[in-house]
Amino acid sequence: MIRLFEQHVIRRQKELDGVWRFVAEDGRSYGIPVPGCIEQHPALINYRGKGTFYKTIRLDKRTNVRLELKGVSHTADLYLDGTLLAHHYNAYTGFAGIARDVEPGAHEIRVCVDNSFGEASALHIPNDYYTYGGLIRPAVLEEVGDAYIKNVHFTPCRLTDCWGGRIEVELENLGSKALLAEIRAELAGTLTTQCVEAPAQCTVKAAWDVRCGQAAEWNMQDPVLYFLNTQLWVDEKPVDDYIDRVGFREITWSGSRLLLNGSPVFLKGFNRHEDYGTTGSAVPLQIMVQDMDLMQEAGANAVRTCHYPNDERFLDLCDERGMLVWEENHARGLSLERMCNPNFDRQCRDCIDEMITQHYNHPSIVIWGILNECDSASEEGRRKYKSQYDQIRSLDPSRPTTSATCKHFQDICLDLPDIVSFNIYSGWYQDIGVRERHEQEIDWIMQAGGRGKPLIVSEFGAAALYGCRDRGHCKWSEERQADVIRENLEVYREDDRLTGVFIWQFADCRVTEEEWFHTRARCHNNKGVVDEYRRPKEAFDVVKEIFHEFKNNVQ
Ligand code: ADA
Repeated sequence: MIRLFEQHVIRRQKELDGVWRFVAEDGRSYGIPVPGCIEQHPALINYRGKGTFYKTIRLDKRTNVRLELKGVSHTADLYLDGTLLAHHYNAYTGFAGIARDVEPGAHEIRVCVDNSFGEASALHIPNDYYTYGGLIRPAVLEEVGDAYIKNVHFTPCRLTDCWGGRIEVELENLGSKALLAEIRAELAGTLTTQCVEAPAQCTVKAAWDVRCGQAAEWNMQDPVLYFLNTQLWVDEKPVDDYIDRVGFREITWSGSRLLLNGSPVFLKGFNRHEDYGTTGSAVPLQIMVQDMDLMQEAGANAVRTCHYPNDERFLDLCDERGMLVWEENHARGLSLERMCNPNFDRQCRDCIDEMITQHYNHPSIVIWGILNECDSASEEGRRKYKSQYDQIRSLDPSRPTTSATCKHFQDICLDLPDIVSFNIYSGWYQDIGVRERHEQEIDWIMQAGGRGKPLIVSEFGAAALYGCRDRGHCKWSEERQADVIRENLEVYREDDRLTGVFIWQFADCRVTEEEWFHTRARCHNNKGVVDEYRRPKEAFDVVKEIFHEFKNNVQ
């Protein structure tokens, strides 16, 4: 499944799921499922390096072929019949390549992948999560005409007496002749049209406002979604379409509150890595649904996509369930030295650009985040934080920005984001009273740039090995994890200066042995309230007990 709904009726689209041939660096060949991770094969559990995927497709007529890969970990070169269509870095955003005038018959897709570490990769590094290898998200084959719709964005807006919004359509003319196109957009019972001239071999944009008198609000209790069905007509004939799903909701922030449709919300969230015990980062839809069911059973109303953009199908699920999302660009714990990698700025810029371009329409996304626990304590680091916040605001001023800091008492960037967020592990890394440490943190934040802003405890928690029970509640036991989470939640639930908390973390995840084995038993981050197979630990029931007592909306 490419998305949780059909994106095209006119455009021919096919998912290239199944078993692709994978040839490893040493020439050995394997059948690897797509979507899937190379590491799920018993002979490739620790695979780190280059390799090539092959797939044969057959066309029944001459056409322009558009190949879209939703996620390849972590660097990819996409070829069709030996011609390079696209190069892409980063496992967590999609990319596409187009081949023009491809003849009917058999054709070979080749995807050269590389999940190795080194200076070429500033963001995928040995880390407290695992960089897998492979086509970890759907691969899609499409047939497009010379004119096709490249992207559609919708920005909802509350008008005086109803909902409305702004539709922005980007279309590309691959042909050698200019054309006059008509764009028809149907949304919530309202049909609008725009004519646009598209010069040869150009991409053009059209934008207009729309009133949707019958549209109902999207919110956590009633996440009403509408199809935005955009068609492209040329010479009175429909030649392409692009269907997306949107919600009419407004995110604002005022003082210490984050507001959804004008009402203050309190985010009761989990940090969730995309990682499942048998499939790695190619989390199947069944497990995405199970994760959502478990998080909602625990009383969560929010999820943070730590520490990278997530699979569109999971975001679709959040839209459907009214689960609020803090989505963030790809970065975790990068030192200033790593932030000065010559590829860092460009790789971050591309990731932010693709994340917002590709995920803009999801009503569930309410916060854009950057640079988790990177260097926000130096002037050079500050310049990079500011540049990325500026980039986000230029792409999407409708959502607030934040970044989770751990540079306690040293951070010099808290004046930059709209929301101040901090990661704190009282009771685990620091055997200090939670309340005492929390007051220290808030006092510091208030005078370091956070005063008058919404505040989020973006990470807190403790590790427990699934099944490890200890009557003495020793560290690493399920009992101790439950105790620490309870103590933290009891403090945060009473603090009305907070607008949200995110537990670290929902499920255990694999980490790299390199640099992390010494504090990560099993080479896993064991702070999940469920393990990597989604088996709940004792802490799950503590979260469930307390989250359900939290008020969803705060005054
Ligand atoms: C940090 C980091 C997380 C994880 C966590 C931990 O806050 O943001 O990715 O590494 O610590 O488990 O220690």
